[in-house]
Amino acid sequence: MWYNTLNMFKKILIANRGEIALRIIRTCKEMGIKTVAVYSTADRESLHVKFADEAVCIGPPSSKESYLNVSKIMAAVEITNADAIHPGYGFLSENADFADICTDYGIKFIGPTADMIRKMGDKITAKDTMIKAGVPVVPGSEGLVQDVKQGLNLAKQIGYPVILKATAGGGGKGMRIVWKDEEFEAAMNSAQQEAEASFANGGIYIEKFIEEPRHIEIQVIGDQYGNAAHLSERDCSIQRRHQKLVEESPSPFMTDELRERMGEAAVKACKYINYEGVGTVEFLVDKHGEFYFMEMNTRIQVEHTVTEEVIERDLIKEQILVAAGEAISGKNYYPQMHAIECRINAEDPFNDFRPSPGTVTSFHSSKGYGVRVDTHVYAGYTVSPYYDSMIAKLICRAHTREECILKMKRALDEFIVEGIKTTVPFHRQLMDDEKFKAGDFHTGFLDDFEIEKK
Ligand code: MV4
Repeated sequence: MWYNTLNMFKKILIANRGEIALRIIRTCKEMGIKTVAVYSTADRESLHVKFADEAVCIGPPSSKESYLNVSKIMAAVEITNADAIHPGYGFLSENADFADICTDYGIKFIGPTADMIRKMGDKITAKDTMIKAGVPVVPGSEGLVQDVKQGLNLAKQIGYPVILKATAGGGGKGMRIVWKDEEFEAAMNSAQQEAEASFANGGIYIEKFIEEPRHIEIQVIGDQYGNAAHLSERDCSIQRRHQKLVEESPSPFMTDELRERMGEAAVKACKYINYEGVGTVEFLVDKHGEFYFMEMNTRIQVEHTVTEEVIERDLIKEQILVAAGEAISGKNYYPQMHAIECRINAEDPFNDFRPSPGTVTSFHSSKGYGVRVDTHVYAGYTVSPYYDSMIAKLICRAHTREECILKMKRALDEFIVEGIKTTVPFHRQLMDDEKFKAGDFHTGFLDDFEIEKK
C-alpha cells in the first residue's frame, strides 16, 4: 500500500458537479480509490459522469431536487456501496445535519465533524469561539443585539461607522453599514428583515466597520489527533458583490512577519476546536496591517488551487488522507512561487455581469508552461441556468507576481469561448490596471473599476 492508513476509503461518492467533481475524481484515481458520480438530468452529458467509475442520476435539474436532495444521495451511496462522501464546495458541504446523517449511515463525510460545522456556521458562536482561542476579532457587541436601544448604545460605544451583520449570514446578506445615530434604527430593521427572510434567523450583531480592508484568508489543515498547520494565505480582495473573481498567493500586501502572526492565529483557532480537515480562516486586514477574524470556511474552497500551485501539494489528497485517519506532520507551508487565479464565469462583464447560459460552440483553453485550467467545459457543452456560472478556473504560476501577471495576460489572450459571454475580457483589462499591477487594492476595488467597451 502507498499510505500508512489501514482504513483508506475504497469508494468515494462525490456529492457535487462541475469542475470540482472532476477535480476530486482525478485525485481519487491517483490514489487508487473508486469514484461514484451523482448527477441531475441537466448534467447527463457532464465530464464528471463520464470520468467516474460509476454514476447515479439523482433527479431533475433544480439543485433542491438533486444535489441538495439528501435522501437521493444516500440512496446512491447504498446502491453503490461507497464508504465516504466528498461534498466539494457549495451544496451540502457546510450542512451540519447532512454530516450527521452520513455518520448515522456509517459513511465518512470528508470534512470536519457536524459540531465544528455548526460552531463556525453561526457567526456569533464562531466569533465567541475565536475570542476564547485568543484570535483577534473586530471590536463589537458580545452576542446578539436585543433591540434598537441597546444597539444604539453599542454603536456609540464602538464609534461610527459600524456594521450590522446577521449571525446566520455570510456573503453579505443582512449586512448594513451605519455612519450615524439617525440611520441606525432603519438599518437595524432592514438588516433583521433581510436576515429573517434569507436564513429564517433574524439575529443581528454589531462590529466596528473596518474601512477599505483587504480580504486575506489562511488555508489550514487539521488531523484527527489535534495537530494543525497553516498553508499560508490567499488574497481574495478582488470581489464583486461578494463574489470572488481573482485570488492570489502570496498576497502583495503580505510580509513574512505578518504571515507568521496570521498563520499562528489561524493555527491557534484550529487547535482550539480540534479542527479536522482542510479549512480557511478568513481575516479582514486594515491598511495598518491589523488583522481581524471574519469567518471560518469548513470546506475545500474554489480557490484552493492557488495554494496548491504555490506550495506544491494536492489539497484534495491531503483532505482525503486526514479524513481516513492519517496524521499530519504539523509543519506549516510557505509560498515558493506566485500564483493568480481568474474565475471564468458565463457572465457578460459589459452588461453588469448578467448570467449568460447556453451552448458553448467552440472552446479553446489556454495551455503552456505555468498555466493550469480546471474546467468541466468542452465544445458542445451547454451551460445550464440552474447552477453556478463558473465554467473554468484559469491559474497561472511564475516566480514573481510581475511575471505571473504577464503570463496571465498571455493565457487570457488564448482562452477562446464562443457561443456564450464570459468574464475573460474583464480579467484581461484588470491585468493591465495600474493599481492592480501595483498590488494597491482592497475589497472595494471593483466598485470603482470601469470595464472599457471595445
Ligand atoms: C466587514 C467589513 C468591514 N468591517 N466587517 C462582507 C461579507 C461578510 N463575510 C463580511 N464582510 C465584510 N465585513 C467589518 N467589521 C467589510 C466586509 C466586506 C467585504 C469583506 C470581504 C470581502 C469583500 C467585502 C466587500 C464588502 C464588505
